[in-house]
Amino acid sequence: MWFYEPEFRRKFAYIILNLQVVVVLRFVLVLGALSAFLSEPIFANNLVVTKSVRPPARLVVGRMQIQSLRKAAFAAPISKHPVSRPSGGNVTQASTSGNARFNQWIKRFRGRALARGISPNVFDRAFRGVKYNAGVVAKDRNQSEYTRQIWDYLDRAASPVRVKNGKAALRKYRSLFDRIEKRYGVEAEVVAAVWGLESAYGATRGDINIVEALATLAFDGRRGKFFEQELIAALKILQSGDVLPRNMTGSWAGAMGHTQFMPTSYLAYAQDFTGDGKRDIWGKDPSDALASTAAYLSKFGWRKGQPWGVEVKLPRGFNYALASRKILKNPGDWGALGVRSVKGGVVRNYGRASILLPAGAKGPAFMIFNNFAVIERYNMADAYVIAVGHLSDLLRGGEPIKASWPRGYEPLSFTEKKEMQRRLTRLGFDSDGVDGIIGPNTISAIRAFQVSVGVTPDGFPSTQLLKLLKRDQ
Ligand SMILES: [Ca+2]
Repeated sequence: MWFYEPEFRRKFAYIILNLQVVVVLRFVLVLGALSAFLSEPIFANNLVVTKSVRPPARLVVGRMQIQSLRKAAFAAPISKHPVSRPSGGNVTQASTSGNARFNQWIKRFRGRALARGISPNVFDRAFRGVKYNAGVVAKDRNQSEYTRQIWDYLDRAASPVRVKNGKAALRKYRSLFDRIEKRYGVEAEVVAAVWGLESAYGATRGDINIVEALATLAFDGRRGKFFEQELIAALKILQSGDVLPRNMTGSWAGAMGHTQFMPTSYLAYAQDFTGDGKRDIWGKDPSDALASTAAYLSKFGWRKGQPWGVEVKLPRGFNYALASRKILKNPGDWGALGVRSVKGGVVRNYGRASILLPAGAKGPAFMIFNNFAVIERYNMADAYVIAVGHLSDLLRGGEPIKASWPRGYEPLSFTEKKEMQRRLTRLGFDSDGVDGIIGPNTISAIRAFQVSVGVTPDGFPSTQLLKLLKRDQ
């Protein structure tokens, strides 16, 4: 019998063994992803490098990242969890030789810091025990290529658990939130939503030594100037006496405390709401951090009572070219074009608004107001802003998003996004570079291409679109 042939049996055993290995590997991956999902704050490890930060805190990261952040229109601002990344073997190697060079760098940086007014004593205490942190560099290098679809991001950002914990936090700190709302004019639920996204309501504020993280990133050189500026700001914070070096901890990219302020944002906007003379955004008590976030949003023009956005229904035959951040109209004028709230009426006049289709024509549509742009000062990613806004709505007892997301869309891989950009550009629809990041130029190029082939010009980079591009070349 053929089955008893030794050759066949060897092969058969080999195949079975391989199948078992695949099953075990999958199980390990699923377990890893699950534990990451359960334990990780939504932003702790990223930073949005890709999508966010301002001079202001995470914010700050935001500014520096604004360029790339703006590009990441559809993808959510989360990097994949480390378990699914390749391990950084070469990074570890580099760190050995890197340490000597790192110490040299600190010596030179000390001169620059002292010239900026940092006292030798503060500097030396801040750098006591600081080492090159290879893990920080690995995270910085690995994040930009990983993005996730906005619906996956929102599932996690506004999960039932986050809503439940947010309502509990609002109850626990009711009087604090009320006082903050009164002083800064930012609704409690909005401040709570930022808190929920940035640190899971204080549960995951980050335990990395900020001086070590920023010094490593400044030394590493990719965006070195930006991180050196943040490092100087961190030293200024220490010099002011607001916090002891050992307590100045945060996430790997330098964002600190309950609402993840970057050091420069801290210097510009942090508040001492408790009145004890220290602006403490790191400790257990969230008062100063929450007030700082409200102050930050207020500073950038938050309008109390105005929604971030309202989910709407677009009429049949809607001109999708109007769904652009550059086009602002009063809700009444949108109403005249057939745009309705999901409940049916014309949207109330909260001010001028744009129509946003964060996942293209097949997903939900939102009428967004100025407060949307204010939240963007925290993090430029559409997904982040919608997450904060939607979570705040849910904390207030609002409704889930009605329209369904185009979950069936096969997301384009990083390589496919680049291929799409290459093909668009070759056809004369310039995406302004082939970098695999979907920004305004790529979206415009997609739209122009869609118009040219007679499909709905929603600017969405789907596999269907790539198929169309391939068909035409
Ligand atoms: Ca205080």
